[in-house]
Amino acid sequence: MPEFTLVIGNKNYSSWSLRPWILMKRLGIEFQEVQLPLDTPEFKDEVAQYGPSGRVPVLKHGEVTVWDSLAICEYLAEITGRGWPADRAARAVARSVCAEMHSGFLNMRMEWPMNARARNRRTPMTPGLEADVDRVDEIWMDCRRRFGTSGGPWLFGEYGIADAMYAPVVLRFNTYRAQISDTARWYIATALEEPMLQEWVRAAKEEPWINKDYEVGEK
Ligand SMILES: N[C@@H](CCC(=O)N[C@@H](CS)C(=O)NCC(=O)O)C(=O)O
Repeated sequence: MPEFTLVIGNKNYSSWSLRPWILMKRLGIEFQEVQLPLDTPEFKDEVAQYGPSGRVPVLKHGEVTVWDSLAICEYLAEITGRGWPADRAARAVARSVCAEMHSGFLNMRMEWPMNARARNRRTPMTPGLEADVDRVDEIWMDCRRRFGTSGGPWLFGEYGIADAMYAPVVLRFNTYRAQISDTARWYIATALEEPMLQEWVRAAKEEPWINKDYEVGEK
């Protein structure tokens, strides 16, 4: 029995769940996965058995409960000593871009909900959405240029929390076909080929649940 349990929502729609899930897979941490489909009458009662916020993801580790995607990633980084860049200056930037993702990009969240299995969706480009897409592009270019030049294809070279935090954006950009720089396109192509993200998307495609609120954009 693995010592960790990760409680997640739908793989197709739950962007917050994807972050710790993919980080744990990438770090090679074994865990039991509990899936609670979102937007069901039972969801609130079920999730209350695991954590206090009424939301997923939740990590259980012995007596410890952690109930926010970034807090879970931080907790796992403390346990494993991995996930953040070793260099302090790089780590400060990695934390900044993760915090920016965690607390911002509201237009993108609302207008381009994560829909892992959907392709070629088109929505009107509002100024707010365009600004969010441009800012992500700028972040990825800046991280790759300053920190990604050695040691691997990820934002800070080696795969880390920043890549996990931006994995849902990779799927959004793939679904809604964002207009982005060559660097960002290259980063997305790399991330989409990554086996763990592929495993997540494969599972999303097999899920039976359809939530109209997340099914946006013309095909
Ligand atoms: N800040 C939280 C947000 C978690 C969150 O909003 N989760 C959504 C699913 S993606 C949820 O549980 N929604 C259910 C609800 O609000 O009823 C985190 O980073 O984990």
